[in-house]
Amino acid sequence: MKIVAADVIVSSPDRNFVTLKITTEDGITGLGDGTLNGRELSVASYLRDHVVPLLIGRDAHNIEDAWQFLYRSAYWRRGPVTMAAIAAVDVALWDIKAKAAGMPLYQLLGGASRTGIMAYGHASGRDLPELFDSIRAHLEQGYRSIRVQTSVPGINAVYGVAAQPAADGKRYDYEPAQRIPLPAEEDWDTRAYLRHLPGVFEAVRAEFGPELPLLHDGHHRMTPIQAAKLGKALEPYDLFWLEDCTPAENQEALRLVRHHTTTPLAIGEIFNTVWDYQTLIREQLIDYVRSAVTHTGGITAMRKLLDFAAQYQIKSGIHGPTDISPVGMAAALHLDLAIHNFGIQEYMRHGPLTNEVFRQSFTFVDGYLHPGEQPGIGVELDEEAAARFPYQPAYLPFNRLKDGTVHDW
Ligand code: KDG
Ligand code: MG
Repeated sequence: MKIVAADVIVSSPDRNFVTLKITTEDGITGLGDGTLNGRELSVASYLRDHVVPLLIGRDAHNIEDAWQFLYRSAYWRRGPVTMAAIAAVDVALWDIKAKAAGMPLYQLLGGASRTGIMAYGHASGRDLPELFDSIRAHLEQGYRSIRVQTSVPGINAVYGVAAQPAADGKRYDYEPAQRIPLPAEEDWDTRAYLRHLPGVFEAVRAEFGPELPLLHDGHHRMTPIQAAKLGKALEPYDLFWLEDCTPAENQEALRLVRHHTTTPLAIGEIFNTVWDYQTLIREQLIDYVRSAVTHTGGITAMRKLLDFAAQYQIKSGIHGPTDISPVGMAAALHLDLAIHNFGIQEYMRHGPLTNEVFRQSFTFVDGYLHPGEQPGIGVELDEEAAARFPYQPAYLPFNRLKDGTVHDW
């Protein structure tokens, strides 16, 4: 089944997306997501200039070989741009193989291990009443697990708080990448955050009771000892997980955090290979793997990573913000359904324009996602609609401390 074409489509319906469409000689097409928030054109160029010429004439069926060839033949390994490009090819080839087999992708991955995929949504508020309203709204939409993010007195803009004003004048909402010429500067104060957060979780537990799974994202902003202190302070509120408590590239940091707290830890949304997890998994320093299929080399690499994690009773918590396109999201859902060590899936919902460009067949009912039964991954790209939304430059914000020092965002 020879590949005869591979097209890179960059579109910006509600935000920028990089989509790879591979076509075979018998007319089957497959889609892959290569979106890297704020650096989309680098992945598009990597694909167009360096990968597409290598794909033409290859057998679309040989997915493992294509993965190894793209990873090893570049000589320069790993990195978010490379791994997003490889992921786009990998998912498009799995889409093709499953379409050729006439099956939804999860069947080729071993079939369903569960009937639905528990998803968590993002509640947030500038104060407690706004946060409670947001949690209630999510419960009404069907969510049964909720991430809680809050403003902090003394800090103007905090990641994840939907209703705070953004620098481009729009709602900060789910999409922190803003369509402005330079990255927005936000502020940060870890001591103020550490003082404020436990009280917020105490209030949420008092209002919503002990059952509701609650999550929180620290977005890489703490030192190991600060993270340990926070994990300990949050223990009475029984979090499902504390995410990205320290900058992720220092795996050893999690040893210190782990020794001080029983709050479950999740990490990995900015990782891109299994090597970023070696210490974390072998020493059981984390509980959930947060990688995205889109940023970690696709289904082929994620399956191996999650199988490695399974040996240590570590579960999946696949990254699913709006900067993962519906194609990347669908790929994650097929994996979620098939693997044994599924934990939870992040699901933020895309905007209406995105849903016009990407026709999806996955469903969300009573807090559970399902990838659907269409052959392939179950997403089709409306190229005419995509062409109506050309690329728009957008940057993620960054943080400075009060004295002007750049800080992790
Ligand atoms: O592009 C950056 C986002 O993907 C990230 O900020 C979202 O932390 C995030 C999350 O947990 O979804
Ligand atoms: Mg996160």
